[in-house]
Amino acid sequence: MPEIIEQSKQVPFGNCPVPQQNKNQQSNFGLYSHIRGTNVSYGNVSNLTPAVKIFVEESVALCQPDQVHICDGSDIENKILLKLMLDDGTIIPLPKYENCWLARTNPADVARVEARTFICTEQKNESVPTPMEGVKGTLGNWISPSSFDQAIQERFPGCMKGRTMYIVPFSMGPLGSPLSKIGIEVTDSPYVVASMRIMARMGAPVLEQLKKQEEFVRALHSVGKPSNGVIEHSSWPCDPERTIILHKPAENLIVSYGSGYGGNSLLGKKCFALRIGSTIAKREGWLAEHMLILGITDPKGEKKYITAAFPSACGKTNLAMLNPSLAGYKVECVGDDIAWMKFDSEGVLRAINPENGFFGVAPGTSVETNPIAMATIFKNTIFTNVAYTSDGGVYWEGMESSLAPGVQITDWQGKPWTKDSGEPAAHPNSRFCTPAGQCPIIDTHWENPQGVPISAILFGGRRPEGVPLVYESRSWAHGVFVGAAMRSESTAAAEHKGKVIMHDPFAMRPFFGYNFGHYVQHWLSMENRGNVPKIFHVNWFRKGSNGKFIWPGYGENSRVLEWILRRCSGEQCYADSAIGRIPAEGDLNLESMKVNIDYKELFSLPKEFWLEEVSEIRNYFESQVGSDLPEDIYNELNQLKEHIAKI
Ligand code: OXD
Ligand code: MN
Repeated sequence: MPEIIEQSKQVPFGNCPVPQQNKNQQSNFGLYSHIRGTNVSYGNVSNLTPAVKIFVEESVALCQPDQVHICDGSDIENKILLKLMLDDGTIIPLPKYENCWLARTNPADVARVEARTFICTEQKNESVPTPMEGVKGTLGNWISPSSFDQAIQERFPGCMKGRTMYIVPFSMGPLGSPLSKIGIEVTDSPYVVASMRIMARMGAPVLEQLKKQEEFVRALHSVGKPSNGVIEHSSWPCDPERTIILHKPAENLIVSYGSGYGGNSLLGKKCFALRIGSTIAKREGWLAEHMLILGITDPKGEKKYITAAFPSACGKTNLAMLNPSLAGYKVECVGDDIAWMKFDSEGVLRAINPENGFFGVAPGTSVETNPIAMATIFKNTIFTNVAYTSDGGVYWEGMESSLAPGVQITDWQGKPWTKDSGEPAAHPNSRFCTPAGQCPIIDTHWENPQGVPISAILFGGRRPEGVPLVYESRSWAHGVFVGAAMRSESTAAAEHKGKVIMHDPFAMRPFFGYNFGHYVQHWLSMENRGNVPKIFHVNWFRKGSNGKFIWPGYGENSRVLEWILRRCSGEQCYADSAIGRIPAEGDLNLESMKVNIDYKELFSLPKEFWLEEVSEIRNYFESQVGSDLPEDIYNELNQLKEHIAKI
């Protein structure tokens, strides 16, 4: 043990700045088949740039794997990994489909762990706002540089003994796009490698690209080993007791320990594209957001692109793949979870989807709710924690109508399941991980290196009460306020329990890479950088006095998008309301809807509800963000209160 600590002290992970490659440095890597005395079992060390090699060497010295595998992203490599996972029982085949697999996790490792996710900066206030005295902050967790180092030293030394360390080069965004960024994930999980191959552009071409650009994000991941040495689920090793997800923006560094699941381990997604991404975006003057991107073409053939921020598991994938009920409209999908948006030299806000796949929530996805997703996911897909059917397929809540008669179901934990089991067959946060390029309505420009031009930004959430179907902000600052004031019913995507209405500003609450107050200031400043799009708020989830959803949602949401498009074209199809512009009766196309819509109920603004909402928002802002929140946002809140007083 002392030796291990000595060794790891020499490579104090996180204390070194982003390594800069010396352009004049001659490389003689081609001579190596070892890294720090550890055998390289796959891949060529000579393909690593000096800076990548330093990162790998440090990781090897710290984690002490048995061997190193440098990923090239090839089919052969993928087959090797699949075989390994089959042998270990990590995945089982799904013979009903082409190249599909089911992974079952340790039941203690099923979702993101927000309480164990930290941002490391010198000063706490750089990472998180200062809450009111006596109030627990809910806008992220800060860790000091010394505790960051300590957390690593308590977990990582020797954690990969007996395992292979995989080096995963990946690009967030189309390779070589001016909007894209590169990362290197070091991991001991073949499941992570296979999933990263779907979710990002991964492998040898990324290492080639790194020869042309210096900067990359370092991402170290280990599923870990419990401190008592006992791995309970050998097919899914993890260390739930000591799981920790660390980010050090100043060094473009991510360190994740103890979990193999989703956003905790596929480090290109939440950790890089949102947390570290938002800090890079702040420095460079753009936006890294938890948003889908879709293109919509109207019957005249005019196409516009929209982004939308909804909290996790609130239907981003469904909207991104909308099957419009309105005749003549066509929706195409650019991305379902993350948007990187930057003004071009003409002042047009352009967005790319930094991801290459969909890591979608399975339950609720069905031929009725999202036929496009269902046409996407049954080949080349890794399913996690869904149920298994005796005909070699998958099942989850919502798929009832696709079940072949007589099939037996095995639940996500491998136990026989029937409708009377009293528990869901699939875990509520079970997922499909599937290549975006397979989506039948993937947009022709989804990999355009310049991105697509954005006409509107939507915010939204699950609001059973009081919040109308759609409203438009009066100005950019008002729109930024609407994003900051977002609230939504909690879902299963993280560890929260129960259906409480949570504040989730910009749908980014779990994903801010820096102080939320400074983030809002950055959003406000975007108005000075280019032509900002219009901002709207949508709520598909309002319930009527009978307790049922007033709006049918899904394909019918195209009617809302139509109104938004008309507003973007400058049509005066609105009425002013206390909270913003809403479609006046007759402005929203309700023609040939199958259900009768109570328009008044859908758009009503109950005074009591809104007074309470304003006071809840004020309480949240004051107690959580205080003086870090820009004055403009408090002004917007005061104006809202004045408008509501007049209802
Ligand atoms: C996701 C999430 O996995 O937001 O996309 O939790
Ligand atoms: Mn998400």
